[in-house]
This record gives sequence, C-alpha cells and structure tokens, in this order.
Amino acid sequence: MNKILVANRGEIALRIMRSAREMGIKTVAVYSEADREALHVLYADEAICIGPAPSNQSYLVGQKIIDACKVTGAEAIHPGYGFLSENAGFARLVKESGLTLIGPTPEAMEIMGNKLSAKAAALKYNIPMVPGTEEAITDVEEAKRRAVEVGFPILIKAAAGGGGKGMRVVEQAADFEEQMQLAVSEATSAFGDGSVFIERYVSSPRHIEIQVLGDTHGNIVHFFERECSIQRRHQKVIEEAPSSILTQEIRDKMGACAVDVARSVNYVGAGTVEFILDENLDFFFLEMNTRLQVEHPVTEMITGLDLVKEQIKIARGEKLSYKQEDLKINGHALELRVYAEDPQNNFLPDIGVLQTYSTPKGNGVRVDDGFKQGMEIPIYYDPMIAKLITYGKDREEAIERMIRAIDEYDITGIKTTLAFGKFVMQHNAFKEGKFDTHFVSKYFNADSLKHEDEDEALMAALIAVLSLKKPKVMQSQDQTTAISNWRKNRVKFN
Ligand code: MV4
Repeated sequence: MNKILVANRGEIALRIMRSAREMGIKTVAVYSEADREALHVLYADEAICIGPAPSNQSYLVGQKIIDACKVTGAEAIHPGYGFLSENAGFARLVKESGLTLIGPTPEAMEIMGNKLSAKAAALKYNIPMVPGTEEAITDVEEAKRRAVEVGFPILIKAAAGGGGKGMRVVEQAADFEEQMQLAVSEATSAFGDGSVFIERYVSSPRHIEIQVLGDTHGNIVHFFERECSIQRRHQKVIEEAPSSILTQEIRDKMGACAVDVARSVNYVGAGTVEFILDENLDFFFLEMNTRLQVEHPVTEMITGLDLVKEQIKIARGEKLSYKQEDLKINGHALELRVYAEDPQNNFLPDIGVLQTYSTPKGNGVRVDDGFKQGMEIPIYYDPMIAKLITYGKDREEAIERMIRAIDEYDITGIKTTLAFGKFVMQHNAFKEGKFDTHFVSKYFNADSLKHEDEDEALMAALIAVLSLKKPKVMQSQDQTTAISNWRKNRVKFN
C-alpha cells in the first residue's frame, strides 16, 4: 500500500494522514469548494476537488471518491467517521472498483447498520441485551401487549436509527399508540425506514463502549472501554478512558462480550461495541459502530496504540501483533469536544472567523484540530473545531490538566464549548464519578457559566482602579499584561 486517499475533511482527515505519513504512505486529500484552503488539503501530498460545499454533492458522493483514486493512483480509501464511513453500498463499490477500503466488510456494516439485525447476530453468543421485541413491530395492539409483558416505561427505537432519532420513551399503555406513530414517522423521514422495536427503558444509564480490532485472520481483541455518558441531546461532549465506574471484573466481561459481538459478524478492522450500564452495574449490548470513532484518542492515550496505523496494517492483511493478555491500561485520558456553539444560548451553532486561535501545549495535552487562526468555520459541516485530549497518571491528574488546558486555549471570534467543559470538570458529581447520561440536563443551564463572567468583569474593574491609583508604576502595556495574566491565572482565584 503506497498511497491512501482520505475520504473526509477536518481534524480526522489530518489525523489519518499523519499516521499514513509516519508509515511512509503517500496521502491524497479530497475537498469541497468550501474547503479549498483547509489544512487537510495543504497537508496531503495531493488533493482533488470533488464538488460544491454541500456534502451530498461532494464528500458523500462515492463515485467521485473512486474517480479521485483512479486519477491519483491511490490504492486504498480511509473514510474516517461520518460521511461514507458506515455506508455498505460504498464499501461494495470500493471493492468492485478494485480498491481497498480501510474498514470492515460491507456485510458487517450492513448487519450492524440495523439495530435489530445487530441484536439478532449477537444472539448467537450469550450477550446480555435489554428485554424487548426481537423483530420490528407493525401491529399497535400486538406491540402494546408486548410492552405490557416487558413492563413500562418502555423505549420505542428505530431499527435504522442513530443519534436518538425515532426514539420515544413511553410511560404507560395509554400513550403507546401516539408515541409509536411519532417514532415511525420520525424514522421514516430520517432513515427512509420506519421499522421500530421495543426495549425496556433503562432510565439512568451510563453509556460505555468497547474498542475492538479484528484482523483478516480471525483474531479479535478489545482495547478496553470509553465512558461517553456526558452528552447533550445524543451529542457526546466529554469522553474518557477508562471508565471510573467499571471494576476489573465487569471490564473483562464487557470486553469479552464486545469481542463476541464482533465475532458474530467476522469483524475486520476497528469497531466499537456500545453498551448501557444500569444502577446495578448490569450491562446490555445496544449496537455496534463499524468505524473509527471521534473519541478514539482516549483509547490511544491509555494503550499507547495508534488505531489508524492498526487499521492500515489490518487492511494490508497483517496479523494483529498482540494478544488480549498483552494489553494493559496505563493512566487516564479525557477528551473534550470543542464545538463552535454557544453554551449560554442553548448550544446554538456559532459560526464565523477564528479571530484568535491558540491551542494549549505541554505535558499530557493533545489537540486534534483542523483549523488555524484567521480561518472560517464553514456552515456546511459539523461544528466541531477541535478535540482537546489530556492524559494523566490517574483521573485526577487528567482532570487537572484538562482545566489547565482549557484555560490556556485562546479562541476569539467564535463562541465555543470550552467554558462548558470547565464547568463539567469542576463539578463535584463529575469529579466523584457519580453521573449518568442525564448529567448535562440535570446540572447545566445558561446561568452555570455566569459567575465566571462576573468574576472576570470584577477583576478587570479592580485592575483598572489599581492602575489609576498608580499611573506611573503601571503602564498601559503592563495593564494589558496584568489583565491577561490574571485571565490565565483566574482558576487560582475561584
Ligand atoms: C437506551 C436507553 C435506555 N434504555 N435503551 C440513545 C442512542 C442509542 N445509541 C441508544 N440510546 C439509548 N438507548 C434502553 N433500552 C438510553 C439511551 C440513551 C443514551 C444512550 C447512550 C448515550 C446517551 C443516551 C442519552 C439518552 C438515551
């Protein structure tokens, strides 16, 4: 494999190219007209424009990606996450075109792409699953009977679903029909497939997922868990590895289950098996994601692995160079997704130009991003600016580093979720590891960040007054330094 085309943009395209380059593999970028000057384009050895800004005319058009491979002589495609990464039709097209997809087989993607067929596949092994229907429900009366058997509250889910779309909690039988109709119509418009099924509703779960890798020789191992419970409307905001709640015993069991789920579809490549964990620490398999995930860096930090390199080696037909018992967790890692969103205004996307953009540095800090100062965040794509990842010998150190790194991060021109991340890091429930998927709705509101603003205004006023009293001692240059030093150090004051 001498040349790889990366069918993606932004931070993940760059992240993939970096690993390829370390392996001595040439890289090809594809880009839309909105991304002409994007960093992934500048970084790649070659770049091909594949169409207008909207992704359905560029990054989502499989044939354009294949054509770009033909033109440049790229032999393999890394799809990253999102876009075409879990599209079985695209995976087939790649194969038929004589190219290699750095990812799983179309068959595995297809089975895992549907929650019902995923659960059916996993049933071959003894995998714990939430009680519910094994097939799509069509008849409302029959469905109601099943719901009573399962016990309320229940959750109606879209089989084709993702991102919480087509998902409805039903508290009592009287509400069932209405909620089912809503779920079906939501699923139909979002996925073109209105099939829904029922599960018992686990009301306060933690979302824990296991990273797996399978090679083309039938070997499958897991790389432990990531805790992803801190999310907002099904958008993850903070992830960590390992989870502070898992015992070694549960970790081993969950890991073994994840490997079995992967084995049920002869999984090849990097994948993630998603579980929920209830208050009794019982876990249940939900679904499998057949791609490299956004939050993969936290796993890399605690295992010392480069997951993209592993994906490439697997695609070259190499055997995994380790066994499960060789793998070990070292330290603790956190990831904060820095979004161009205003946490004070219901997380509304805030696009514009990065007037100032300066990333934190130093021990235990990794920033995966795709922007530079002066660049504009395009409106066409995901509003994620960067992933801020910190590593420490333990969870406490990783949290301290995250707070330090958030304070060092300097972004102006665009509102971001940085301050929100600091709010979470400083929250007792988070520090004590006592949280579930409801953390954000339970503890956060627009006022949660207010006191920081007020402190800042107060300190600025104080410095202004002090400088008036001593005009000769403190020059305007010093004032600026004093204020900016205070800004950097303000964590010490509150
Ligand atoms: C659940 C659940 C409770 N009970 N299933 C949300 C998205 C999809 N991946 C599965 N999801 C859930 N399934 C049962 N039977 C709660 C959720 C859920 C959730 C899961 C993971 C992360 C965040 C979540 C937020 C709300 C609900």
